[in-house]
Amino acid sequence: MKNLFPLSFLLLFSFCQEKPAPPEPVFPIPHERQIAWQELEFYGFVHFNMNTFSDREWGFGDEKPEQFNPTELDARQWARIAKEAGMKGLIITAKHHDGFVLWPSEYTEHSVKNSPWRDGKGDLIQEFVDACREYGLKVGIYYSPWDRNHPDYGKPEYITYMRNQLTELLSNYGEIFEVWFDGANGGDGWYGGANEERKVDKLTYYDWENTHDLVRELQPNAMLFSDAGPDVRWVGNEHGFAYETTWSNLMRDSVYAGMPEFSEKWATGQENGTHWVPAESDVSIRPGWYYHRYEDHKVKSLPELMEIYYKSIGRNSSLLINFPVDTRGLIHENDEKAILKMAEKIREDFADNFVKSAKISANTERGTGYEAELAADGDYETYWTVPDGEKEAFLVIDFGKEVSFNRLLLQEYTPLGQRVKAFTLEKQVNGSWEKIAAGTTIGYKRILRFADQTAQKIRIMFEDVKAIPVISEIGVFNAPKLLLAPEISRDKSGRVTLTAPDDGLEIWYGLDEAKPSKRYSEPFLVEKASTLVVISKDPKTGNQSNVLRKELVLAKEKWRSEAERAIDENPGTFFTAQNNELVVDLGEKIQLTGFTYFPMQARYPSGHITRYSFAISQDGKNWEPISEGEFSNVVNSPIEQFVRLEAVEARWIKLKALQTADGNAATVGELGVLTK
Ligand code: FUL
Repeated sequence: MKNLFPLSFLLLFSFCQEKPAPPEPVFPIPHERQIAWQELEFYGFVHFNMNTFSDREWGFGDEKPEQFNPTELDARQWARIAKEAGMKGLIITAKHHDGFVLWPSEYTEHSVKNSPWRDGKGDLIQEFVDACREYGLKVGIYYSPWDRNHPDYGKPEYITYMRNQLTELLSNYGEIFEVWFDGANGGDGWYGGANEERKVDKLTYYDWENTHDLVRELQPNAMLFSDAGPDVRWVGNEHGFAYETTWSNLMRDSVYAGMPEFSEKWATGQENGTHWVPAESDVSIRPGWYYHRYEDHKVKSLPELMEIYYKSIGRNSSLLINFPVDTRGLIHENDEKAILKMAEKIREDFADNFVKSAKISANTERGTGYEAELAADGDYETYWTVPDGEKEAFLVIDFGKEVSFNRLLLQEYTPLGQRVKAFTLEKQVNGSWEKIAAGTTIGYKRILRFADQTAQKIRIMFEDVKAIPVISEIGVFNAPKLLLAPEISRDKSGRVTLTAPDDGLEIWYGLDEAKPSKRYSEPFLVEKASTLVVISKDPKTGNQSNVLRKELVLAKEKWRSEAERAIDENPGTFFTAQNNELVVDLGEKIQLTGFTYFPMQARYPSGHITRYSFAISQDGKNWEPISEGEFSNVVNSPIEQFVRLEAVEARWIKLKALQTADGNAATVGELGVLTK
């Protein structure tokens, strides 16, 4: 008896300590391959193929293999940049809509094997795979089902061709993590010389079921991407933005690749979706997916890239950022700079998780093995949850002292399904709780951004759930300010608006002076041509951004012209001059010292003026030409052009295109004049 007591006590103790059963999953739940893929979060796209050389976005299919000729191709450069950017993999356009293939396929002559590159002996997929493996990156393949080159496209024979090529790609290059099937399908094309329109029934033509089976057989761990999944779905736009409410659940059987209403109806996923098909946000670092020299100045800015990060990875989606590799076969310097800045900013924003050293508790815990601390242990596999049927669930985090923060990160344990429908974040102020921010879905990862807060204690309330919440990880961070110069915009009347790149920053400006000495509080009027200098400043640290200097032209309030879109102070709109002339009545006589021409900025530009003449008039009838010249690099670099002249009095001005780059009618994004 004496000896039994400690034993029974121990048994009882261990019984009490036993880990209760985990919560029942809420279906649908992810497959193992989806769980592994979710952890990647961030990977890159490489759009490099025939379009790079034909300077197109969608080649027609009549291009010649000889056109494909990169001079300095280095896939290791791509992999190095992706790795340094924090990406976990790269996906390459093995075949785009024009049908040209980057490997020596046995099934077509429209291939690198007939190009001058590496004397026709090159295999770009192999070089790409080798580079990715060297840098520890996963390898993905983009394969366009639509093929504007192939004579059989539209017939059953083409499906055999497509499967043969997929078999080559998925058998000969080792492990592939994602196979990307584009939804852009069918239309006009070369089709082996037929030059016609071919429509296919997107639902049935590709016999996706068997095509998917083939991929599964050859690459069981690969994620299959298309609008409809089956493993990962398109986010429904090409801006890189998921939604405030983004479910990984999708009514998959109602969706197919290329369906017209996909974006509007299905892209957010559905609370009661039948299958786990998480979202992937794809976006190019430039306007185009393929390289065009004229977009060298249009690489996304750091604020734009961070917006993408928070609206994709921060909204339960993976992020796929595209590099339009250039004609040399390299990621352009501007793109490299931009992506590395983004990577640095992501590291800074999430450098220090205050929850790690905080005390975390909950209103209730399910028992041993489900404690609140497990939501702050940095291990996704462990989680906090509550007893079944529990109506209220919240976590309290006590930092032990006042801290400042502006980001909240939450992760659900998705192997048990996506559960949370609404949550709030509160801080304790004088003993009572004050709401700071709120969100809807969480999923694999959710990040909320809000204005700087200071508190010792915060509370996260799970307000609405499909079933008891299961929370893997929480993070609270203080992202440093995005200390870039403010954005400048101006309307026709000359009213200048300055916008800071981040919350809580001061803006300072100055006119025609070297230093920004005035604090900006509201839009102000600048009617004359002047030089504006602006900075952003963090009042907490005193740190300042770089100084941005912008030359403002004369305000256009009094101007009259048929070419309204060329004088609306919005270079995003443009005027097409059918007779290659643009005339403006300035409304009063001015002392003109030059003029500016902002070329059209649209995605597919036309009519860029390469040679001009500029004339003035006092009455709108008799014209005096005062300048003639060229805008030399305007096609490749369509930035604002400044032409400075001897001071002259003028009431009317006329810009005449003597030549346009493509021979089309001249276009003007914006016309301006400089004065003394
Ligand atoms: C789209 C394609 O049409 C674009 O050219 C690009 O490849 C993009 C990623 O997908 O559907």
